[in-house]
Amino acid sequence: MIRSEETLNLLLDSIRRFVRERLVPNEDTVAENDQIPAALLQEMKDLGLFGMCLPEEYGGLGLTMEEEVLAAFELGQTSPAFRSAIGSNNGIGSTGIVIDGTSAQKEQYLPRLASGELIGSFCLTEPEAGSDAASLRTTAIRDGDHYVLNGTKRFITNAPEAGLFTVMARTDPAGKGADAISAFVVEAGTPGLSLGKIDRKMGQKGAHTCDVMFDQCRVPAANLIGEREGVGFKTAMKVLDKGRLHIAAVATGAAERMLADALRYATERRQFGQPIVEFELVQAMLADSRAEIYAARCMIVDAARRRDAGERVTLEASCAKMFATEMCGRVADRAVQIFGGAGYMAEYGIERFYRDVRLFRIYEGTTQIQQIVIAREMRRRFEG
Ligand code: COS
Repeated sequence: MIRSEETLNLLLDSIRRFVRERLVPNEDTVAENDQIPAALLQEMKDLGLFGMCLPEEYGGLGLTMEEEVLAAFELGQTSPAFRSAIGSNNGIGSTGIVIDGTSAQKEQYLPRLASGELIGSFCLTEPEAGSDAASLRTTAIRDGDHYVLNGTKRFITNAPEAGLFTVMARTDPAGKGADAISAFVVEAGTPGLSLGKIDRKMGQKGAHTCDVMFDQCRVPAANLIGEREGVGFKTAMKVLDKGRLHIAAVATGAAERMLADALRYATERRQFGQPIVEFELVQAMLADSRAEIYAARCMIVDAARRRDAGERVTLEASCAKMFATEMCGRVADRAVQIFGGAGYMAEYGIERFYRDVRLFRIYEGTTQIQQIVIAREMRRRFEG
């Protein structure tokens, strides 16, 4: 749903300009230093990018899902590290509070997440619980008006910068299933919470992940999301339904960028006496990419509209995430191919995208997990 075409177009124009004028010129520096300059982060805060999807009553822009994916198509057109910096505040680091939190929790945390003063993160994955998220082992045992958390979370995006962690933990350690899991918000600096060293990754330099450890970490009972035990896994799954649509849109934006770069290169690069774009085998790679990007955009916008209309979009979000991220991988591969030898060289930038976008097919649920979710939802709908 688009609330006002005019307001949205102003926002999309300013994002487009910011991406082109401020972010694209800084891509190499961020990759080299593994750090987004503080001044750029401040500009992102000033533009309201940290709170785009948070409700207006808490200081956000209150974007609908359709508006959010249109913004993500634009933000995706530069290094994914930039999107990652604002991604958790707008998505997995705040959605749990937005959809299932109490009013007090929303008032306490959402305004500071919206302004970017507080960075949020989402702690689901563990060393022994990745795709099988319901098997997580971190415990949260009630002790008076606190819960005591113990366990380790792994590969947590933005954890090194985070001021707030949404943590899924088992409140009934004897219960093996998803219904023994609860979700908490834990503030950085809480005694017993510590961080591992920053992970060395294949790509997405400038976006940081690390382990988050809880050792007898006492968290006020008031920080149990929604003040309800046993529904934390469902909260996490609902958070991911939305997150997966967002990632699909970011991946599509990245594919747009790589295709634009490949088209420009194919037009400028001459071989056998003519620009290589004259060759039909190159044209085939460009055309396949264009058609697949178009398909992904249509799918994502449709799923976003359905979510805005109040439909459960678990199936559509997984279809979009699977299709768009796999498509992005194919476009990355073709873009490197069109660049030829230059595609393998760091100075042309396309090999950086090739490495950066590889993560899209893995995080927020691998392609194989999306297939499982899609097939299960098909059966659920068939069986009624
Ligand atoms: N929305 C609301 N509720 C949901 C839901 C959703 N999208 N998905 C599952 N649930 C509910 C189920 O209905 C079930 O509740 P009931 O017992 O009341 O029916 C409960 O949650 C448990 O679900 P399920 O039985 O499907 O859990 P499984 O352990 O079998 O597996 C998968 C669920 C595999 C889909 C899940 O573990 C998953 O998504 N794994 C990938 C995790 C991931 O994406 N990690 C990335 C790291 S986060 S960046």
